Amino acid sequence: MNTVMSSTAPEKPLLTVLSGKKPKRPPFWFMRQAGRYLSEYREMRARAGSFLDLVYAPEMAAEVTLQPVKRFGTDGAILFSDILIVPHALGQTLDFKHGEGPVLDPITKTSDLSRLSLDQLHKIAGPVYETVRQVKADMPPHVALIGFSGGLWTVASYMVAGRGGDDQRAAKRWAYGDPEGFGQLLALLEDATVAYLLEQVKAGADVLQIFDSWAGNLPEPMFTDLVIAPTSHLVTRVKEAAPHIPIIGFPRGAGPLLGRYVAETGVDAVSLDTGMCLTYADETLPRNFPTQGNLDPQMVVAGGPMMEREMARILTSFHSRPHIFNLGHGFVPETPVAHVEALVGRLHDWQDTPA
Ligand code: 1CP
Repeated sequence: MNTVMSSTAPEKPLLTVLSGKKPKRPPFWFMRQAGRYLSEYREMRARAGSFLDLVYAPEMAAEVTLQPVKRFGTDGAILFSDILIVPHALGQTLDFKHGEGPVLDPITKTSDLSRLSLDQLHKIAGPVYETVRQVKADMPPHVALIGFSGGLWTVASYMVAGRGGDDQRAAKRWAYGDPEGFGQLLALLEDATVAYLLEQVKAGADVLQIFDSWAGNLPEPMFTDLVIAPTSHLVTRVKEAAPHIPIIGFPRGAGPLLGRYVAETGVDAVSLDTGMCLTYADETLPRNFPTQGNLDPQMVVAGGPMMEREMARILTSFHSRPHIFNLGHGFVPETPVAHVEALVGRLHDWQDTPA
């Protein structure tokens, strides 16, 4: 019975690409595809009260996850949650202040680690796993469900700074001044993130993405210690328990360290940020290694012929390798929905020329 069902199961184009093959049309989804640029999201968010209330309400979070899938026909549904759920589930206070982003009670030294514990992890994050189950049950079968976590360095940088923004100063000072103590924070986060990702897989995630949004701006030896090594541990441990689940890495800002990230972390695909040179990536990465990206989200705010030219340039640049079309970073709230519709119309019609 199971065999019959799986042999007739419709193909998920996203998984086809991640297995190193090319479907007829490149599949697409968008980072931050659920969010404030959508009126149906804003309505649900207002109903929930706060962002965290929405994340921890599985029925509403599942609906928000599926909003962009229904509206645009994306090939991927990204779980509606946040990278900061892991610190929250470890016991760190977390609040999303209106217009200010996340606020956490900072962890800045080894003695602060006693405030964190793995004991309540699955209890606190339980509703997120329930969201995965509900999305999986309601989702069109050709769509892939993408679970995620933050990269350990990126999540740690929020935990240490206690807030959002592009400032990794506090985390760098701890990591450079006391590598052993900072290593303890990374080790705890690694245990939590492995457990958190594996629960998402058990609940039905088809793919995992690791968002290392602040991987750029580190000296090479520190990129090795704080991005490559922790990601490699994370990927190895997740793959030990779930070898069939592809993992996409997003080392934003990695620049010329992209090749090392791919060779040394064990990810199955890499998401390229807006600034990545496509010729460089294509020359650097192994043949048939799947890529994802990398339209500038501001192109979709602007819309028009430039956006369409950029879309075509990206798809043409990667037409000889398995590629998932995406943004180079997430949608911003001011993105006009009509521009997303125009982009999606082109993506649905795109025909790859034979290689
Ligand atoms: O006001 C609101 O409604 C909250 C806005 C919002 C949303 C929609 C936040 C707060 N998080 C999210 C959802 C989210 N975050 C998703 C799932 C939905 C989707 O992608 O469609 C994902 C994958 C994330 C991941 C995330 N959160 C990252 C990594 C990707 C990236 O954008 O770099 C990061 C860095 C965060 C932290 C975060 N959460 C929220 C904000 C405003 C921020 C950024 C804070 C900052 O550094 O300034």
